[in-house]
Amino acid sequence: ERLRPWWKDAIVYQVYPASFKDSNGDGIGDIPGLISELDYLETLGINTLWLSPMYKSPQVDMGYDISDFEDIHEPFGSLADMEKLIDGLHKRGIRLILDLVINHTSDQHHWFQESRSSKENPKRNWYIWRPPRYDASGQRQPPNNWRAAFGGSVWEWDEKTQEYYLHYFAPEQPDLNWDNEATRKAIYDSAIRFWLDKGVDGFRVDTVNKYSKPKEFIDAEITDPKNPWQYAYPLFCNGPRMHEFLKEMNRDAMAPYGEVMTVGELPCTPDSKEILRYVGAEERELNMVFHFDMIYLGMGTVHKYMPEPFDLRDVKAALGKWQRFIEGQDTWTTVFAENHDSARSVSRFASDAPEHREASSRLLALMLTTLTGTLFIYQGQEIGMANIPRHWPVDEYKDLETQNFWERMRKHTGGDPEGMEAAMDGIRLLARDHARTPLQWDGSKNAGFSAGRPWMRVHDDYPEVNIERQRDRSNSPLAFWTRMLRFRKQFAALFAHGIFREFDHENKAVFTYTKEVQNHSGGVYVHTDDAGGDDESRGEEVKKALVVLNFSAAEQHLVVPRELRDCRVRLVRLSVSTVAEHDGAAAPEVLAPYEGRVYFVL
Ligand code: TEU
Ligand code: CA
Repeated sequence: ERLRPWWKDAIVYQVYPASFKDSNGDGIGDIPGLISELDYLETLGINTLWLSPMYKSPQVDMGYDISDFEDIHEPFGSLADMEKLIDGLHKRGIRLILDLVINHTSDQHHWFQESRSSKENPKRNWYIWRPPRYDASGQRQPPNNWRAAFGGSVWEWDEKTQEYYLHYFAPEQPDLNWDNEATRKAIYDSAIRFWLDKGVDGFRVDTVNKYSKPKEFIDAEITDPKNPWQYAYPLFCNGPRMHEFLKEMNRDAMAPYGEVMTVGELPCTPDSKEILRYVGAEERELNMVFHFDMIYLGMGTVHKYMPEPFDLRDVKAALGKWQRFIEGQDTWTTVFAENHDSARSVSRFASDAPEHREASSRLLALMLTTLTGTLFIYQGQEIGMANIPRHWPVDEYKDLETQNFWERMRKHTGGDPEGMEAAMDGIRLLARDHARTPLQWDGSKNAGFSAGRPWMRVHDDYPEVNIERQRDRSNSPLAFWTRMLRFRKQFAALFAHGIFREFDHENKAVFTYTKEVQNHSGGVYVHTDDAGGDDESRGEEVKKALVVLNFSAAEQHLVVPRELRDCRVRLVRLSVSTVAEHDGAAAPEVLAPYEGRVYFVL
């Protein structure tokens, strides 16, 4: 069959540079620290690294505010360190994708400094400037009523040139004007080609559907005037020239370099047909996108941090939608449960209670490693790191999105204790900060992350939850993830590329699905001993597997789908190396709390 592009079998580990490993004791993670741990990543079994922004930046939004695409944030290291990292990864057969943040720059980028210097500056239209409106009482008003992701208006007043500039995110992140061809060309040269020339293998493309702005910035209908957060900016995704721009970016800046991987961060687009316009192979825009249906579960519709209830059926529906999205299409999909913008998955989708945290982490690992698509793991997920403890005060949360929300709640509630406790509960469940506490290496001071005072407090549970304590414990989250990544690669036709079918959808505790090899490809060969067997026989050909996951703290009956009742199912006990066989219809087994299992269907 057609040679499969490498990125369909990528297992991507996301590193958040500030929190991965500090090599020089300044409390900030850095690239030399990352380089010192490449063996750890290789042993885990990942084959691609996604490095969150390490570029020169004032760090207003942790590096998603870039002031020089072609240089490195000094505390993270130097361009020479980056070249050492690229070389160190490639020597290990690991590819590198960088974060491509090109919807906006930092206000400290020299492009913006020039643009704001005068209305006549040649770079004036590299950003989006508009004159004020005036209301009936002659008061100056922003060009429209949209609100920014981190609060306030999307328009920031510039006294010097008496105009507003647009920023979908923080005022320190002015949006670039993609309608201007010279700007696009400069972006392609500086943010893309500069790094592809250094041997980088692809990009995670930040806010990939926001670059094309509307012709007119008309007011959005704010249906709930009392709601100071009713976002309007997210309404503006997928603008009129989006596909034109991405086709041009791919054709001019990436295609000349061969198989460059692109994964787009594509929020606010629930419609699969709209997504296909971005990732259909013949579109030549992006290889794949992150779908946020699962990550958005529990986030408020009023404000992201005002949590709303959901249950396992919502999780199953969200995952199932993007498993089946690729059927009959020449396209691809992604599998992930964590990133630097999301709270920890054991806390959000299973249980971080001490008695359940490790089982929950293994359960999520078994789910993610048996789903089809390119798999992404976020630093710390492999050891089951959990959300920040409830008792931490709000000032331990460093993210501007959290702090801005807290301040707006204080204004909105007048500081009312109940209102503020509700805000704190939302932050405790959903804040982006949960993903940003330092990675826990061992039980020594600061969890071995830094010899100095870490930029962000280390989670209190680091003496119990750390890489050192899990390396050699066969049933630890880390050992299980390592085994599951090997298992996924060994049986890729089933787990990384197979056809997904869900059963028993209404069950609020158990997630049951099968995976089947695509009809054009043969089955996988299974030895009686799932660990890959040592007998020289090819083993038995298997075309289908059954996965059952108990997402509850109670025992649940294992219900083998009727379709499989007359099959022989062979339980693959991934925690130990023996394999027990029994008839599918044999005595119903009981799944322990947060226990997951995978069966080969013979
Ligand atoms: O995220 C954009 C994004 O959709 C989320 O950050 C969301 O908009 C935000 O949390 C408000 O709800 C990307 C990066 O992943 C994020 O870290 C940056 O803060 C953001 O873009 C701006 O670059
Ligand atoms: Ca450092």
